[in-house]
Amino acid sequence: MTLDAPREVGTDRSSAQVYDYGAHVWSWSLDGVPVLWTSAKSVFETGVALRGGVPICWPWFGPGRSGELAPAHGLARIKEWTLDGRVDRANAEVLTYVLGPDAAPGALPGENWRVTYQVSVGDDLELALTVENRGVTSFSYEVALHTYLRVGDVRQVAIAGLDGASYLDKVTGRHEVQAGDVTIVAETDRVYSRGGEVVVTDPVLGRGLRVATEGAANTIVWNPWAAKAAAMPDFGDDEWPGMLCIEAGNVLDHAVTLEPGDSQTLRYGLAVEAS
Ligand code: TA6
Repeated sequence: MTLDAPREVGTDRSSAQVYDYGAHVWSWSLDGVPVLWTSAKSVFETGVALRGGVPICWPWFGPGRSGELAPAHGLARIKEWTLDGRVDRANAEVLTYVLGPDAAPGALPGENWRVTYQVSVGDDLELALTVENRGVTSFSYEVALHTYLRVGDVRQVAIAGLDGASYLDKVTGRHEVQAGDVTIVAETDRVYSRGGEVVVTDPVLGRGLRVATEGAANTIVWNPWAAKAAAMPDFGDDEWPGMLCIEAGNVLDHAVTLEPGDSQTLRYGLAVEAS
């Protein structure tokens, strides 16, 4: 089934398209210039995740900690969320989405939970994902905001803010420690054990992208490079130099455990700066 059209959200300067499907921020532009990357090959059918924008990975990341969970990155990104609020604020328009066990019964079987997602579209893009345990037993989950950033040429960007952080290199399977800025010179798929602030300097587009996260123990950096890009049907063979995923999450050893009545919020702020 083809998806319903996205909602157009924003202000004079800032405009975004958001699908109720996956509560997926598909595009965001500031002063008419796109900030998020989207694939020209993305599929817009229920049951398939969109390629680009900000997919929500929940309640597991990738194949999960067991390595056996499917679909990849959980259910949230392929489920229809309910729009629970739309508010015009001084410098931003804010959407609030909710997802519950009715909409995603397979997410956390037997548990009672609610996920609330706030999308604020203004001079910055601000996202906040809150998971509540509304049941009587504790449960744990992984979560990530899998943001695709548009860059001029990924081979020329520098990513600051991860110096000294340990990471799992999912390409080699090895654990490493980052020395200096991250640069992209081959397929890159790394789970850093650090949240907080990361700045992407992009000389080709002449801008910096500042990512500020809260409630995230991990920063994930991904670019598929040529071979992996060619192997993905919903990703153009030549599109990989123009994108970089800087994701915020709590994954693997940093999965979240929530006691009854508890909640956890993951925040992701994205700002554009002149470089
Ligand atoms: O976040 C990086 C990653 O986990 C990579 O391993 C790669 O698989 C990417 O996500 C895309 O996953 P997807 O399921 O959307 O194809």
